[in-house]
Amino acid sequence: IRFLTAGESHGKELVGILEGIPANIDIDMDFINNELKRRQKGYGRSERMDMEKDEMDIISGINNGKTTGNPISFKIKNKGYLEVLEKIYRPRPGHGDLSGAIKYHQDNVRNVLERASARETAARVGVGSICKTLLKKLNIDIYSHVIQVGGIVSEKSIYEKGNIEDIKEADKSIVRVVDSLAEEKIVEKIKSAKKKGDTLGGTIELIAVNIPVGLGSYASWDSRLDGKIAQSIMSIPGIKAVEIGNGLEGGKSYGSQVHDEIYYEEKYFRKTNNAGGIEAGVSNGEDIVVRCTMKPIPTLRQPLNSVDMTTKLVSLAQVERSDVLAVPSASIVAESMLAYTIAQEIMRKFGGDSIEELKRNYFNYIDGVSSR
Ligand code: EPS
Repeated sequence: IRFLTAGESHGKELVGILEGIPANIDIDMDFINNELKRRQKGYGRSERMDMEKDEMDIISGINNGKTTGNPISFKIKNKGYLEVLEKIYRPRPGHGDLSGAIKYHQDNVRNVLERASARETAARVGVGSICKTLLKKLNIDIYSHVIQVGGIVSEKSIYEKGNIEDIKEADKSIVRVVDSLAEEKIVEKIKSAKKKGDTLGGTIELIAVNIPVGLGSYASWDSRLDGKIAQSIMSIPGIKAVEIGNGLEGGKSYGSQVHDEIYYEEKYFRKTNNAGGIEAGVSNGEDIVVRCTMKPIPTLRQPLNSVDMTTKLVSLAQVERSDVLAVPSASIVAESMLAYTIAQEIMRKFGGDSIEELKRNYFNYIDGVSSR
């Protein structure tokens, strides 16, 4: 499967095309629109989020509530559409403004920010919601929560094998943090950042459950599942680091403390999951665990130093309406990108033009694997 999005932050609409989804999958528009809504929530977002009420308008590929096997295309309207776009000459440090303007030979940064803007991720969540629907047919689910904002760490419910029940509650928090003490401190920190005209970033943890053994391959560098996941998560605007399992801590420990010992009782299993469900670029049947860190939003109300592109003189960066924190939103985008990447690997390995065929292929393999 593959997807493409188009659309600008203040253009008429966003569009998405998702190809390769098998026929006969029931599509629940309420689920899809709720996914779009989940991305728009989160304390610390800009007024733009009160204005936009994202809804998916299906153009093709779905008939009578079921996928047809044809490419699925859809639109999401921009209520923030602007007929006239003011030129912007003072690039923001941390944004794609300056590099984009130089690269595309622009005299100002407007056309760059229109596409570099994370508004585009609404379409990715549209794609992800369809991929999640496919994965659900195979009992695969994806969860996420925010585990750190501005240096305040959620002490509770960081992933450990088997503890994911708490994580399912993340949507109840306005910052998608399960630890209520950390949540309180984070909300305070957002308020203080806002007062100072500053912004914040943070860390997201993602967990995919009921993953079969054998997605991805060590056979070639570009078939490794961890590499594909890293690329898809890193492609989310603002993400500067991606970690699989306890990768960061693991590098500071002895091998004996890191590697997940292998046991057998009717089937193979592990008691720990430091590997985050992937060894040698292949899923090992454990939950896939990914963490990613987003930098603070680059648009500051107290702007940083920059250079005016017309005069080349020192100048403060452009101030635009913006978010103080978008990590809770990015967590939904990250779920979507992980859902897409796993769905892509599932289709690559098991194939099928209809969901009936996919399920036959898939569960036949699962039966074979569980009797090993
Ligand atoms: C964004 C700036 C803000 C955000 C936007 C991303 O938009 P505006 O400049 O219109 O206020 O609200 O995010 C979205 C619109 C969205 O749907 O997530 C940016 O510069 O990246």
